[in-house]
Amino acid sequence: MTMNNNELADILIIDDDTAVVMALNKALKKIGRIRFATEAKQAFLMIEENYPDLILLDVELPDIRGLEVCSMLKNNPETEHIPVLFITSHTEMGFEEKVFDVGAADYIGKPLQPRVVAARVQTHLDYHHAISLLEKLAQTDSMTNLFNRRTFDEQLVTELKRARREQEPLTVVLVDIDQFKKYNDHFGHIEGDDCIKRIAGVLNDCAKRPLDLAARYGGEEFALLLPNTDVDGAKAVLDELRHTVEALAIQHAPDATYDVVTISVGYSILNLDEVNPDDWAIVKEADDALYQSKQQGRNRITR
Ligand code: GH3
Ligand code: MG
Ligand code: MG
Ligand code: MG
Ligand code: MG
Repeated sequence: MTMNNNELADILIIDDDTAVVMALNKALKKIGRIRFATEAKQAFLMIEENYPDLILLDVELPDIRGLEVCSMLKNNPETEHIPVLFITSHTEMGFEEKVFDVGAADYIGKPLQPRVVAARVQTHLDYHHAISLLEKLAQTDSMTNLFNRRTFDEQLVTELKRARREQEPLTVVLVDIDQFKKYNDHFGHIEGDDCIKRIAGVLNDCAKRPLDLAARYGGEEFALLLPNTDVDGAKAVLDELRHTVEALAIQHAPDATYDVVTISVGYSILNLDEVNPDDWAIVKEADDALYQSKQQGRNRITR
C-alpha cells in the first residue's frame, strides 16, 4: 500500500504532445502531483524511480506504441496494479476493445474535457485505493500488524515452489510463548495482549530481508518463512530472536519457570531431495521441533 487518501496521488502523464500535457496538468493538479514523459523510454525510468498511482498514456508515442507500453506494464508484477488510462482520438471500430485487451483501466477521448478527465481519474484512484486497502486488511493480523495465517499458508506454497525450482534452501519456523496461560492468569488478558504485541514487534524486526515473512500463526504462536536461508542463516536469525525476546525483560508470572517471558522455537529446512514432496511436511517438522523445545525446558531452539 502506497497511497493514503489524504496524500496527493502521483500521476504520470506519458504523451509527446505538449499541449495535451499542459491541458491534463491543469485538469489534474488539484488531484495529484503530476510528472510527465514525452517518450516511453523516459517513462519507464520515471516509473522505476517511483511507482506512480496512476498513468495517463498516449496511444501514439515516438518510440514505442502506447498499447505495447501498457502490455509491458501489465506483464510486470511490480507495475501490473497501476491503473493505466489511455488518451486517444482513435475512433475506429475495435480500438476500444484493443485498449481493454492490453489491460487498460479506461480510456479518455479527445478533445479533452477537463472536468470529465478529473472525475474519471479520481474514480480510478479511489477504486485503486480501496482495493489496496482491502488487500492489506485481508493479509494482516489486526492486533499485531504481522501477516495473518492465511497469508503465511499462501506464501508457504509459493516459496516451496520457488525453492524447489531454484534449488535454494527454505527455512520454516514456529514460535510459541512459554507458559503464557500463567502470564494471562497472573496479569490478565489485556496485559497478555500487550505482551503478544511486543513479541510480535521483535519477530517483525527479525524478518529483515525483502522475502522474509513474519506471521501470527494463532493466539500466542508465530511463524517465520525465511527463503534462501540455510542452517547457519537460520541459527543466526533465531538466536537473535530468542535472545531479543528475553532481553525485553517482560516480568513473568511468579509461578513460571523463568523470571521473564521467553519463547520456544522449532524450525525445519526444506529437503530438496524429497521424491514425493508434501507441502505441509515442513510445517509438521517445525511443529515437532517446537514440541522438543518445550519438552527440553523451553526458552530454546530446536531443529
Ligand atoms: P507452553 O509453554 O507449553 O506453550 O504453555 P502455554 O501456557 O503458553 O500453553 P499454550 O501455548 O497451549 O497456551 C496458549 C495460551 O495463550 C492460551 C490462551 O489463554 C493464551 N492466548 C492465546 N491467544 C491469546 C490472545 O490473543 N491474547 C491473550 N491475552 N492470550 C492469548
Ligand atoms: Mg502522441
Ligand atoms: Mg500455544
Ligand atoms: Mg505457549
Ligand atoms: Mg502447552
